[in-house]
Amino acid sequence: MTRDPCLYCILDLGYVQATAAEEVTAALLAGGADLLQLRAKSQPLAVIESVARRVLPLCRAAGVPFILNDHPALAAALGADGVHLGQDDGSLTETRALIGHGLLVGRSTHSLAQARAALAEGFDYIGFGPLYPTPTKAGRPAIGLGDIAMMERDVGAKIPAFCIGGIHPGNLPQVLAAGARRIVMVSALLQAADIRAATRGVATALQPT
Ligand code: 3NM
Repeated sequence: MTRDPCLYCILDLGYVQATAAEEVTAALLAGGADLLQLRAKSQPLAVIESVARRVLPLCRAAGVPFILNDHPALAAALGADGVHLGQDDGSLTETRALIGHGLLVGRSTHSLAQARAALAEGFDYIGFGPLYPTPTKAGRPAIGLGDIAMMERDVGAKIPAFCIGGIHPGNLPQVLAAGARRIVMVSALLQAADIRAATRGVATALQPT
């Protein structure tokens, strides 16, 4: 990662039609996304690959790392900058055995203990949440804001740690006041009337003063 990443955006095909992938990616990048992930939970691998091949050059041109959710082998084959793994997606050692050491590998964490474990295991960054209930990851219990400060002290000071889950421009001030420095925002940006302007507003709010 070339600059201190604060805003991690996700092109989630649960919200965006594959045909709109480039337009939406361009808006997220123009708005100030520092990282961009392609997330496509229920899509065939061929669709994921085709979308990835179309948006990767946009990320490259913007100097923004392109991360694929799941599918480490595909991420490596595509020349993605990283892959994002959930708690049940295998160990870092297994993933490194498959893809080598050239890609960033991130981990979703859902508690302080999992965040500390991901740091100890050697992941390059973590997600930490969901802070609030979210339809984007329905059924996962919210963890609230109470552990953010300690997570930032113990983990976020060493690797980038992105708070995630149910964050929108209206509750962003509370999330930042709780100690968050980096966030992921998905549905609030993808469903905005003007994705670029919404992203720009959040990116600006995240700049250290
Ligand atoms: N992972 P929204 S929460 C993809 O806690 C994802 O690991 C989460 O989307 C986690 O900004 C989440 O729409 C959904 O709530 C984030």
